[in-house]
Amino acid sequence: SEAAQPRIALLGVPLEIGASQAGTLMGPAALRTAGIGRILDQLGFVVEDHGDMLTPAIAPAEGPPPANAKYYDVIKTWIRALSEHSYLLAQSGAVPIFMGGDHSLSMGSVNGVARHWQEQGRPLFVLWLDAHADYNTPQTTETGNMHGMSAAFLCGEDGLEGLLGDVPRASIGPERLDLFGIRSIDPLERKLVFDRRVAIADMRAIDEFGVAVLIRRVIERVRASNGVLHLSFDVDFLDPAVAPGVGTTVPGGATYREAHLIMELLHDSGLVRSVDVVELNPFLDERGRTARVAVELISSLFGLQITDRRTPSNAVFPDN
Ligand code: 6HN
Ligand code: MN
Ligand code: MN
Ligand code: MN
Repeated sequence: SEAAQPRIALLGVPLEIGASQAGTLMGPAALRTAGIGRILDQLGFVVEDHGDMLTPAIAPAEGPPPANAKYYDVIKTWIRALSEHSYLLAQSGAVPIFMGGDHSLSMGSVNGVARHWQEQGRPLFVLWLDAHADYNTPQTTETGNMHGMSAAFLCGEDGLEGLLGDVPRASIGPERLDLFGIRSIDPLERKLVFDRRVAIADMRAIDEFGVAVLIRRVIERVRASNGVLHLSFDVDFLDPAVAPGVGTTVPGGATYREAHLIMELLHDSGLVRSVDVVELNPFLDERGRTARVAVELISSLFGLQITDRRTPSNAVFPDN
């Protein structure tokens, strides 16, 4: 990577009303308890913990909220504040890790970092590790839960136009999104993802080709346009046997080893400049297992190696 050891900025986003089940607001605390700051510090990073975002004073309603977008006025207030914070963190040169919180927070975190990279003239790509596509709009959703709409919003889909208010919107465009690990998608959502030709590695593709081939394809695409990568890591990407502490478990998810290899390959690429860790629900966890796994994967993403020996995978990117 270009900067030897960048600073890492942790920001807790205790948001849960975008999800169907309460409890993700405890996510940041569980990630800290599992040692996210300590382990990054041990890897040699300067870690600044910005604490948890405070519950913003709810902005007044601006006319009737869109139908089928639950708690729209509350979430919009969080997203605006988070987008500004995210923009400033990216501008500061740190690598921000947004600790959720439910997945609706990515509407703000990614919008903020996308604005920063747009100013730098580098396209931002987003790798969405998730059991779900999160590509619903208020028109396609079956639940109204806004954590299922964040990827669609970021790609500029219709239906949530007023969400950011005066905060500038930086859409990433469906051609810069990679959905990865998908195994649950709603009928209208599926059609939309297909119509937009969003790149999607579903579990069948992972079974057939393996994560290494598919992740290298993602990395090469980012590299080819001198882009940078945001990782949006929904812990339900993992199989529920590995990660029981989520509200929307779907069987047949990624194994520990698949997830671990993804993180190592991403580290070797040097392209990841911001991260969301979302949907961890400590209220549903078993003895901190899911929080611990999430932190172990984050440490691999930031360079924890099993050995220093060159492996075929890091030989693919010899400059790193
Ligand atoms: N997540 N597709 C379902 C919905 O309600 O729209 C599930 C969304 C899950 C969202 O896991 O971040
Ligand atoms: Mn701050
Ligand atoms: Mn998600
Ligand atoms: Mn999910």
